[in-house]
Amino acid sequence: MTWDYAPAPESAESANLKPAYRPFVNGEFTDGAGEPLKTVNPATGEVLAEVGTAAQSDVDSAVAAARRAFEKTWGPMPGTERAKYLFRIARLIQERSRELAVLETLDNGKPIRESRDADLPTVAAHFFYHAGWADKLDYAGYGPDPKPLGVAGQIIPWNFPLLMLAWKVAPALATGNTVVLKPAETTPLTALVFAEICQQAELPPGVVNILPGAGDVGARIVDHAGIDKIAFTGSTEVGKQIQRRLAGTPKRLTLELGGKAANIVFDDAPLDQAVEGIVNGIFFNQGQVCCAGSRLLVQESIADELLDKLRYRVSTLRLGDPLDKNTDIGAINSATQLAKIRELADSGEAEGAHRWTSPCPIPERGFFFAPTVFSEVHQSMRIAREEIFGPVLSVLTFRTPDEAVAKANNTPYGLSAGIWTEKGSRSLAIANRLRAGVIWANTFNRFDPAAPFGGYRESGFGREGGRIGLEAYLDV
Ligand code: TXE
Repeated sequence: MTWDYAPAPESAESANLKPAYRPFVNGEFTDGAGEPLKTVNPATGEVLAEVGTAAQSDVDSAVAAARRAFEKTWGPMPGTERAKYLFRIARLIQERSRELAVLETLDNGKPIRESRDADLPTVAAHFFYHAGWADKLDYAGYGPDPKPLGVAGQIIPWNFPLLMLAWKVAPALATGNTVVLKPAETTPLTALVFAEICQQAELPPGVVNILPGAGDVGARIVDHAGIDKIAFTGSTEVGKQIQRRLAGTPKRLTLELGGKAANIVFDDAPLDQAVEGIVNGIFFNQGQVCCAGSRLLVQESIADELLDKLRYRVSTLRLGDPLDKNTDIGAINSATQLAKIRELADSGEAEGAHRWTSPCPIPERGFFFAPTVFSEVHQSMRIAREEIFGPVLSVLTFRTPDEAVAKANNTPYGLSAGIWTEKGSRSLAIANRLRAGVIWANTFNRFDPAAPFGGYRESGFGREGGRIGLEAYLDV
């Protein structure tokens, strides 16, 4: 499937940076009573923009506006009408995708090739897909006339700022809910341009409210009595905190948390294709992906050959200016995340794994980390157990399919996995034994709005996308 979008952005100028970005409440941009925050371009370390943030009073206003819209305009609106708004939003995202892609790259650090060719088309696709559901909920399999929950509080991370917004806002709106969304503190800009798009689409005031701020603003949304449902994507630690805060309340909750995915390569796999899949699996978005294939499990008999091919391929990746269309590896989103990656990578070396680093030059400014491959990794090492959320691959070996399954499942997480083999029957048999919500066969990191996404165990619960994803926003 291909989606239309604007041509390649050429420069930062086309991002149309505004001097100030502000909270969006009841259809208007407001000053926000919180302390302003500065968002930084991770490729340079320089301040990009100042952003107004929400205080308790703004959270109260946003929830009240969302409640009014739910009761008076959006909730009672026929699905056929809601669909028109969602289609309009999808088309406006396409029209403004050049600006949005550049802004996403400036604020997040991801290569423009990815924000242009992966993030933005998938964002638009989510709105198109969910627009199609808005008037067909009777056929979604949840019984006749399913009802929206009310006001959804949505808290999203910084790794796919606009895409995570789309995953949350599109199904909520399609099902007749209204939203109060908090973008991550390091990447609030595209969410605020999305607010402008809601204005352009003449979405009724209060249907979408965007509140920039840090974790305290998220906590206020979680705790607010006027919220009916919380959807959170972020760290397992904060996800657990939210779960505890919601205990004893009637609020519904879905959590999409961390991961430590196994990418399993059998000796009959198409090796060159597998190398591309491994590279895409761990180096896409600098590895800052919850479903990243961060543990490579390779069958012992082909381990040396595969590692040689892999190191060669990784050494050809170009690291640098994220706005350069030829860049493969951009910047790490923040100094904090870079420090976490460094610490975990150093622990791998200290615990005795073999560290190989791509010989690419590192820019003097900004937050960069060279693609790194650890071999001779044991399951007990931190780099085999903890989510690094960076361009660091841990390679383990196995001899038999049973051992592959046991090692793959030896993690508290369960978000995704990959299987590489020529045998379709083996793919299916192994997939059935892996405790992971998403499993790719002979590919990795493929996303489609029609495919539900979500985890097992410490990776969270609930599904986003597809028919099943609608359930998170419906009472039946
Ligand atoms: O996450 P946080 P951080 C993992 C990844 C990363 C680590 C830390 O391993 O290195 O988490 O990242 C908001 N109540 N993932 O610190 O803090 C916060 O403002 C309510 C995996 O950035 O969980 C932001 O909007 N909200 C992950 C969002 O939660 C709170 C993506 C996520 O930030 C809050 C991101 C609170 N008490 C990180 N505290 C994935 N699943 O893809 C913070 N927030």
